[in-house]
Amino acid sequence: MAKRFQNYIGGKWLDAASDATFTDINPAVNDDVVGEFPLSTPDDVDSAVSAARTAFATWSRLPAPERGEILRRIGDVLTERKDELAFEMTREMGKPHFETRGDVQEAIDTAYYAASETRRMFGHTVPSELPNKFNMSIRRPIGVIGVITAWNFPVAVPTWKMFPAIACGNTVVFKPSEDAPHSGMLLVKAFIDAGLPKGVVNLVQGAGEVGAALVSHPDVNAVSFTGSTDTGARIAETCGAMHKRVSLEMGGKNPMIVMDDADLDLVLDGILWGAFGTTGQRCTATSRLIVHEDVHDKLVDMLCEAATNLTIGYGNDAGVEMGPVINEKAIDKVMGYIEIGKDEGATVRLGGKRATGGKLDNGFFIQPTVFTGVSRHMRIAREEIFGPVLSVIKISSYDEAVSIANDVPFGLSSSIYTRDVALAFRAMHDIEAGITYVNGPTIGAEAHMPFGGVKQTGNGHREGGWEVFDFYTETKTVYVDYSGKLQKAQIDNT
Ligand code: UN1
Repeated sequence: MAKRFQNYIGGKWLDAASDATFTDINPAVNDDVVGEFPLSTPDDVDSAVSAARTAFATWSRLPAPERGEILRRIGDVLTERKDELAFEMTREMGKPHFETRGDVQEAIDTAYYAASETRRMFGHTVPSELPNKFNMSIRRPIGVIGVITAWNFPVAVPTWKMFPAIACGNTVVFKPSEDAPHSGMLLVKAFIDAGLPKGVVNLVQGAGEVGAALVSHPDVNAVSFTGSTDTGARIAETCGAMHKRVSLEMGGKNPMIVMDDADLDLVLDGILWGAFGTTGQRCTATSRLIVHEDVHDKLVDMLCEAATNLTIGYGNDAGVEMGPVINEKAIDKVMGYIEIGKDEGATVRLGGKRATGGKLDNGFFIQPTVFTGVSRHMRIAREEIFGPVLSVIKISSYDEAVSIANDVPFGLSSSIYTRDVALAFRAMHDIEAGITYVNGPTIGAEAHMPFGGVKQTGNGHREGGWEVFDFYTETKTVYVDYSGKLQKAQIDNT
């Protein structure tokens, strides 16, 4: 019998009201069942939102640095549990153990950073137009936040949202991806063990129905979402109609530009990590390699030789460098794109097939795949594949490279490899993306820096860093008139 897990609502572990469950399996070892999780319905969402609303009354009034103390303790608990948590995350979502350790570390950094921010949360004090009057802005929490996340960073990304949200005095209803419910549950367990009061974070497991109920719930004040562009668009529609604040983090088609003066050994390490790290399943994954014609052939040879040697397998086995894709649907999608690329006339220089043989037959594995001869109009150059597939595009100038880099609907991360400092600085301004790396791949964002994208990747908000604290607070403008008489602002000044 598979282990059965529960929701966490108002300080209690509960089954879904309907008692229904769904099964979570190991994508690398398909007969390893991680557990049964509640297939929740809008009724469960309702209970969770009501618990979050009740908790908001006290949590929002706690001095922010006291909230920060609890966040610091959560960071400590995650530090103690880093290895065991990473093991369970790898088991559930497939990326190698060293990567899931990094995922937990990102959450730890986010906890300590959010804790430190509870001692700042700056407002402004500003001169008044009038004598004996004091102007300032302060921050207020918003209320109940709906948090909906993907499975690929099952611990880090939920904490990007929840830690600043609760630091600011909000309470949360958290719906993890149905492909990473166990990691979500273990994360919430760490919160409880660190002393987070009941109702501040509530966990509701389930599928799209739960997310939809959360987004449209009248008592949820804001929504933060990481996931697909289609789902994000639907969430934005609902939130728009309800005048709800919403932060969306969606697709990417992240380019790496390699100029003819680049250090190719450095580039090679960057591509392997950027394109095949997390099996290419990051919204920041390097999915387009835009290479100068003078180094194209040499770099492609180097890349194919190195990528063939990547060790594929179950990420909790020693030495594994690349894990599976997340599920059967992902296999269909990625293999579908490989067919599309072939039909469009691109050349499969490496891979292009499922990785099979021995233990691999028991999981969702795909070979690292490199397409050459890709042109900017092909679908494999424009659409997010979310798998270990890299499209290589040859260019003959910096201007052409930037024009191709920008010729997609997305704009999350980007990178340029060059030793020419002038080109590097031009790229920082020219590339249409929320993030640009110079001489590094497109992945590896740090917790205390703003994270987010332009165009169809996002809707103008940033996670991480100081900017996310703007998303989770309302600004209140305060005027204190100590003149002892009525002052009428503009009227007095005419
Ligand atoms: C994501 O894929 O949703 O910079 C986030 C990176 C990671 C975060 C990725 N720190 O690739």
